[in-house]
Amino acid sequence: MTTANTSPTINKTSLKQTTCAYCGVGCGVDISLLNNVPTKLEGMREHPANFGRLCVKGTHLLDTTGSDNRLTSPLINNQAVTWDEATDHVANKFNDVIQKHGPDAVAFYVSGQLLTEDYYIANKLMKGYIGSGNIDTNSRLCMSSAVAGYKRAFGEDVVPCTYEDLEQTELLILIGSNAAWTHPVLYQRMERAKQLNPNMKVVVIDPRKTDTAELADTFLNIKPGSDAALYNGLLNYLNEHNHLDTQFIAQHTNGFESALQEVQKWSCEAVSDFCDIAIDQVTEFYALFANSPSAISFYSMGINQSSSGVDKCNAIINAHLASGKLLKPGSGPFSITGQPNAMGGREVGGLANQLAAHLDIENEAHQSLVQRFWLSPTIANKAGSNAIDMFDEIAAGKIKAVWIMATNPMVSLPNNAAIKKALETCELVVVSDCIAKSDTLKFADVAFPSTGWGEKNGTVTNSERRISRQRPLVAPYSGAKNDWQIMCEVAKKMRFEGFDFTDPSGIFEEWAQLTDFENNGSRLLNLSGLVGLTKSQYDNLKPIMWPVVKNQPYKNGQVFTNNQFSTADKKARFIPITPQLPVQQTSIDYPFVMNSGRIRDQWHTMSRTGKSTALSSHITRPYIEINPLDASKLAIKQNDLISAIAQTGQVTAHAKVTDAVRKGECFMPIHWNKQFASSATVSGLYQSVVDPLSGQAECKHGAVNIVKAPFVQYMQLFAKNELVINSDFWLKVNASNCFNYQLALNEPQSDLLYYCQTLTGLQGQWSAMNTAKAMHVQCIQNDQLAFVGVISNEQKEISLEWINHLFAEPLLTFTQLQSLLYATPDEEFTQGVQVCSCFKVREQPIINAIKNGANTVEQLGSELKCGTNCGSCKTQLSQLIKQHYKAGSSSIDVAVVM
Ligand SMILES: Nc1nc2c(c(=O)[nH]1)N[C@H]1C(S)=C(S)[C@@H](COP(=O)(O)OP(=O)(O)OC[C@H]3O[C@@H](n4cnc5c(=O)[nH]c(N)nc54)[C@H](O)[C@@H]3O)O[C@H]1N2
Ligand SMILES: Nc1nc2c(c(=O)[nH]1)N[C@H]1C(S)=C(S)[C@@H](COP(=O)(O)OP(=O)(O)OC[C@H]3O[C@@H](n4cnc5c(=O)[nH]c(N)nc54)[C@H](O)[C@@H]3O)O[C@H]1N2
Ligand code: SF4
Ligand SMILES: [Mo]
Repeated sequence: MTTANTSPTINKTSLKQTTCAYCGVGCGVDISLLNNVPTKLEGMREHPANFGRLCVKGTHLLDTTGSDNRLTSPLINNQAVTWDEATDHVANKFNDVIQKHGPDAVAFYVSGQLLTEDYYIANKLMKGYIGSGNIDTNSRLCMSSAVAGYKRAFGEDVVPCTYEDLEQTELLILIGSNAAWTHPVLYQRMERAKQLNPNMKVVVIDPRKTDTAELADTFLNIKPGSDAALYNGLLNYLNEHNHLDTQFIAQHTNGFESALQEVQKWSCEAVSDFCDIAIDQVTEFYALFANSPSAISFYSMGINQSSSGVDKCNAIINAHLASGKLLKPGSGPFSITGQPNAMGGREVGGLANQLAAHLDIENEAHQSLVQRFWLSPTIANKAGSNAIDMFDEIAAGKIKAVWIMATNPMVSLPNNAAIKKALETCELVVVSDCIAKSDTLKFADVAFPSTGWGEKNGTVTNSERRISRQRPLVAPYSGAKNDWQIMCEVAKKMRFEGFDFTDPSGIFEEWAQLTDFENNGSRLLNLSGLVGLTKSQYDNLKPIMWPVVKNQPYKNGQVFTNNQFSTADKKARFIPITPQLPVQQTSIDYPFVMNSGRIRDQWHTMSRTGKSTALSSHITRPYIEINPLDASKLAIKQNDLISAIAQTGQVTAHAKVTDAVRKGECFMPIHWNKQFASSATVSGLYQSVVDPLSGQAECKHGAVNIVKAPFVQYMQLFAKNELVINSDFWLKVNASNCFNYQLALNEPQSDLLYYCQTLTGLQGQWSAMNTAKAMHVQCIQNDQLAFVGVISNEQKEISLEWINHLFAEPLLTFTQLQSLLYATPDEEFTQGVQVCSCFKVREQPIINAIKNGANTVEQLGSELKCGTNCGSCKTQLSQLIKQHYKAGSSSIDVAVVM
């Protein structure tokens, strides 16, 4: 008897632990693999950032991996070439430019989405070998004001809080943060802490009423840009009402008197006036802070992205120093990082004005230290150009070769018309990305395919200084290489020594040694306890908070012990702050303030989250929020297409009329770009105005005019293949079985059947029908749906999920064909927008359950399961309860969605 061909395949299961690809919370993720294929993803229970929780983006990480939109080889001028050819080309061209024009004629623009090992190599190559400071990171747009604020106050860029503080505090102030959507796992920890401690108070400070405000006992709906005055007023109040920690001020700080002098004019009345909130709200907030035994100010982009962001950070830090509310459990000024490894970049020197390991670029002793450690031929001795200046210098022809890694500046930098010009002018644009198409890749002379999350191997540091491993789950995508490998290959071809790494563990070892080199306690950033790890110890490294000091494990994670700061005299510094107005002010021509930010289920320029149907179903299209009073003045109705016009550019999107924004102010999400929409890149509306100290761009406060867009014809098209659309306005959504386009035209098309046939080029059974309000066109190929179009002179909304599901049907029934022609979806798809992305629970059943008496999020969860997995939709559920729950009522509305 032979068994060779009949033995059953033995399925091999395994578990891998890694870190989420997205935000700075840095959640641990458990991945189950079956025969080396990732099949299941869960939050890592033992990871101190999330203890098993994940938000909706983390939950859907596996939807974003795979072969869709990837490059399989490097490209030179859009032609596939070998790795050898591409790295030769880049190395030669960089050497040429350096030889002819000097090291400052080349630049790297990198990202907080690189791993520490990648970042370390980029910095070493530019600052130690090319010899220029011209390496900057997209963290310039994100964290640079916070970095400068901490350095001014504490002498070192060190975050003095941890996530546990958020759970221990009696007063949590969220200022300029929409954590419910942007740091959802931390937000859930805050929510739970508040449930456990009924004394805990939450204050949310934002010009926009966000989901985060749901948690607030007090919501301060301040005028945008007025935060420094609010905190100056707080310092004044603490002084006037004897709430200063005089002992702390005397023993551990400098500069109190001059800071105090500056705040004396900020009475509660003056603050109320300047911030445009009621005086009672001001005094209530100040009294709360003064009397609370502990307080955290949790701040993010609403503070940092400002032309006076550093001052705002220091106004916040001043109030904590004056009241001694820091370096104690539940207290401190807590800047939260955005990207997964923004903190790692701050450590290794990703910003053009840093050297590495918290050493200063313009300090000769520090230059010598780093050069001696690297044994490098040269060392940068002055700050390089920061992100905004870098692109100006490219446009001016000063920088002739730029290498962009893991960031999409055509979408994320302000005034993208200027960025476009710069990239068009530049002699050599190299772009490393893990996708094949982006607005920036369009300008690449050389494109390098990088590995993406799930393939990469290295470390990241989260917002509380905790280092975690990102581990590879699968082999690199065919043709892709790790960013550090690509740079090392180019560096070696540029004839530099010091880049012979074969594994990220070797890079980490060198990096850890650098933090220890001649440190002697002078820098808190110290990883000496991680020096000498074997490869296997590195591979199995558990999440660990720095500092990690050799032979002193009791010091792990401890900063500023005994209130000793990193300044020469060990004292923290008060900084006198004069509040400034935003530079981009409104005018008669541009009367609206344009605010911008994030939505719950998309990540930045959507290169990865845009691949997930589940994540694209929460909010399917870009929008501009506008206050009902302004909308009615401009005769704008809900969902009308409107344009926001600025001096630098224009966008067009659907109007969301809502009193979440104040009168005279608008808000638009940052995510959509030319890959998904004709004109929805909000960064195009901002001028390149930056904070003079940090170089961070003022991209929360632009000035725009709002007008109704004069379209005369609207089309909603669904096609099995991607289409090339050139209409005046278009939007694209990638669904799992089809591509969905929304078009709007200034000149109407008349022969609509012909229009659809030529647009798609499809051969099949075409049919068209005119209803009273629209023309319906469809094409069937081999009994399967190939195209659906609904064209009308007013906007129609047809359920994408319904049509998407029909595209998967192998054989369409007569009833389905009829329902298609009349655009009458099956009942399942008429239930409103998807609220819970995990269990696909739509709005209407939730409203029905609320009207039937479910008046808590928990009750909704037990009836419909919504909110019971990642919890990201819980704030939205509680808003629906507020809107629809009336005690004693139990009437059910019938959904009406076309
Ligand atoms: N879902 C999702 N999560 C993310 C990201 C993502 O793309 N998607 N990106 C990550 C990254 S890199 C970052 S940096 C973080 C950002 O995280 P957040 O900073 O929380 O996000 P934003 O939406 O940019 O802005 C926060 C808030 O600042 C408010 N704001 C605007 N102007 C002012 C002002 O003058 N004063 C005050 N007090 N508030 C103001 C805005 O109205 C907004 O609600 O999110 C991270 N998390
Ligand atoms: N108006 C306005 N503008 C803003 C902001 C705002 O609030 N308002 N926020 C700013 C902030 S805080 C940020 S952080 C930026 C974010 O802006 P960007 O950094 O431009 O946005 P991403 O889409 O994250 O770009 C990352 C790119 O790197 C690729 N990528 C991902 N992982 C890897 C990898 O491992 N290797 C390589 N080589 N490529 C990879 C992705 O596919 C993507 O194309 O936007 C900034 N711009
Ligand atoms: S909060 Fe969400 S996006 Fe951020 S790290 Fe955790 S799972 Fe990832
Ligand atoms: Mo960011």
